Amino acid sequence: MRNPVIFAILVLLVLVPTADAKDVYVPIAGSVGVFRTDARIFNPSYTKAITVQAYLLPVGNIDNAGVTPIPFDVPARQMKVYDDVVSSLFGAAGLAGLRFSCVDDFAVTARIYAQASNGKLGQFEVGVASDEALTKGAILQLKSHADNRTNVGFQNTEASAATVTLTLYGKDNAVVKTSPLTIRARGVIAPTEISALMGGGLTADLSDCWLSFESDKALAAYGSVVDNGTTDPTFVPAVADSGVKPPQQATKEFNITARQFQYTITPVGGGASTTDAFTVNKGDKVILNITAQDVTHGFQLSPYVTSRSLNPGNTVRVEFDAIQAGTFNFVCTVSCGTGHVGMNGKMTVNP
Ligand SMILES: [Cu+2]
Repeated sequence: MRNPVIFAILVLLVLVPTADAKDVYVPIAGSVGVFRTDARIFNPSYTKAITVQAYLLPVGNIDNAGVTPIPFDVPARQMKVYDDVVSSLFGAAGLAGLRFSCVDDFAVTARIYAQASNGKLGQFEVGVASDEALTKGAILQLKSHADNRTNVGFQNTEASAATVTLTLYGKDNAVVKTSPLTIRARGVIAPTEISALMGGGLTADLSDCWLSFESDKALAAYGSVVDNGTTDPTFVPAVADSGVKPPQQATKEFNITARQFQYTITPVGGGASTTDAFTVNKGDKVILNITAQDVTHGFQLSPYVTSRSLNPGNTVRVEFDAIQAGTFNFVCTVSCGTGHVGMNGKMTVNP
């Protein structure tokens, strides 16, 4: 090889893998108390053994970017078995996320379970490939009430910190709470009951709720719904959320008084009061402070506001985004006297 430049290029071509490594994330695994996790690693190739690098990423939202991998081989066309993977592969204990990396194609699945006196009670986990980790996702079908609890967890799949916004939606699909979360480089958030994850203080009906997240780094995210009676668990992987929030619009706030048998609406910040009608623009954030003055009344503005009961003197505050144009009737939902059935009004949302 007389030309040193061509020689150097040939050496680079041999040494540098042509394909990017594929990563697969198991969002949570454990070998602690009665919990164990079994993992399977599949090599689809008929001809070639693969070498997989395995990373144990402990929970606690610590910086795991410097974790050293443990390599293992999977022969051609084989499924490698790691029962109690945290202990058998890593020689460790506790709760952790797992990351597997390989220049060749492969797949990982896992089952996390509790050992009970009469057998095992567990749930299946799909390994999340690099291109399936999400910056915008939704975790649906969650339940947090007397009958069920929901744990939610995250693994940051990138080597720098993730800035995340969590938004919890209640049974009526209204926003219950928005909460910020920072996940350190390759950090793992342990499964956390959704009320605690959102910072507590939740009073909304969460018997059917869902969580959306927006992050500047790709996340492997899941929920786990647990029946409080039987401890039966269901693993809920995050789905992609393609929704794009419209630009922030004006806030329109109104004080509404209810008395037999009409509503009086007064714009906050000036403007004339009206009876039984008010108008906003599509995209406005609408805030209503509703107060009954004489007897108990109700207020319902479908689909934006579910039925509320108004005790005299107590102000009920509701907020929503007027995302749909049109005319929406509001009605009194508490029998308040002879004129009750005619006690209603309308909100107009201009396009
Ligand atoms: Cu009424």
